[in-house]
Amino acid sequence: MDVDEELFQALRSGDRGALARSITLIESERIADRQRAHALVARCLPWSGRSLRLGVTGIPGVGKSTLIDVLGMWSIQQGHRVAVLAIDPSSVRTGGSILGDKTRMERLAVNDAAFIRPTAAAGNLGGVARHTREAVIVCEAAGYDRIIIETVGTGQSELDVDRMTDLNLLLMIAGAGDELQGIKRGIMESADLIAFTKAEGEAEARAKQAASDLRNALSLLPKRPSGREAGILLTSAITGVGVEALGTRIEAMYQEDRASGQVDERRRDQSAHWLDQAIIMGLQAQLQHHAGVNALLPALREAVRSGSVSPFAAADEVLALFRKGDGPLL
Ligand SMILES: Nc1nc2c(ncn2[C@@H]2O[C@H](COP(=O)(O)OP(=O)(O)O)[C@@H](O)[C@H]2O)c(=O)[nH]1
Ligand SMILES: [Mg+2]
Repeated sequence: MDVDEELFQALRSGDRGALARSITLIESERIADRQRAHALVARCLPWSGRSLRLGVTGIPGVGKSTLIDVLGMWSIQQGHRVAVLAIDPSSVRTGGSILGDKTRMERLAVNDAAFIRPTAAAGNLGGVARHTREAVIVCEAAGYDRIIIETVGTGQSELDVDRMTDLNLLLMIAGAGDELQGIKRGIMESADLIAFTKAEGEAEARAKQAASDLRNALSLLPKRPSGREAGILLTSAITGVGVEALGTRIEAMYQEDRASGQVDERRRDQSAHWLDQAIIMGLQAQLQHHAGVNALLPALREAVRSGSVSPFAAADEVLALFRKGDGPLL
């Protein structure tokens, strides 16, 4: 048995150290590791796909990790095993927030039926998206049937998340003034459910008002592919208000989408999308490592800056050289 077959068997038997090592392998950018990772993911594929994949987005501090802790515990009580993949694009800059994610999930962090994996998104969101998608597959093969992907909802990252999840939950704080801006920026279009968080004490009335305003505004938005309008709820991770309703709603939507074929359809589209993405990312990497292109580019860039060559003509020259193939990777 070679090393990765052992890793796979350990992973399948529920060894969380093996799962963590598998994700580390997936996150490695070394070419040799990429090949091992591909083989491992391929080995996992037959055991994947049977989970509910949920995206949780929202601005930093809105309460994603804290709510995931409570929601995850609810799922575990329903007999599920929960894996949380937390992507934090700001973590490289701010340092501590990755740790923050894990400490905010203090009950899940010590529960045998849960696995938490924070990922620092070091600038390269495309790469992170690919890693996360593969991490979902190995988590499923390891027996986790409720996968939660936590990410800050700013532009690209939640679009990427929308392309690897079955359902998305957007968290908002009432009165933060972002309700209507969110509509303008289109960030609500990928939400199946919107929850106003921290709806306890004095904030509860504000959250109720915000929910009702949003309900009116949402009827103007295009519907999700499922044909449903986004559901709006109030939650508090501290009092637990709304958590069971949220969990029940998510489960019901998922069962409905499974029965109608929507989950499978969506996943087929997502796979096709990631094929296109992988080709583009692969091409980009090959281009970046192409010796001839690297030798030519500095002078060409100067020529373009000085205006003696047009950027488009220069690009054609680079691509022609790339196609000729005198680079180490071709
Ligand atoms: N009052 C109140 N505070 C909360 C609630 N959920 C989270 N918080 C607090 O909000 C802050 C940010 O929470 P966190 O889960 O880390 O947010 P994230 O950045 O979206 O993951 C922390 O100080 C939490 O204790 C809630 O339901 N009620
Ligand atoms: Mg968090």
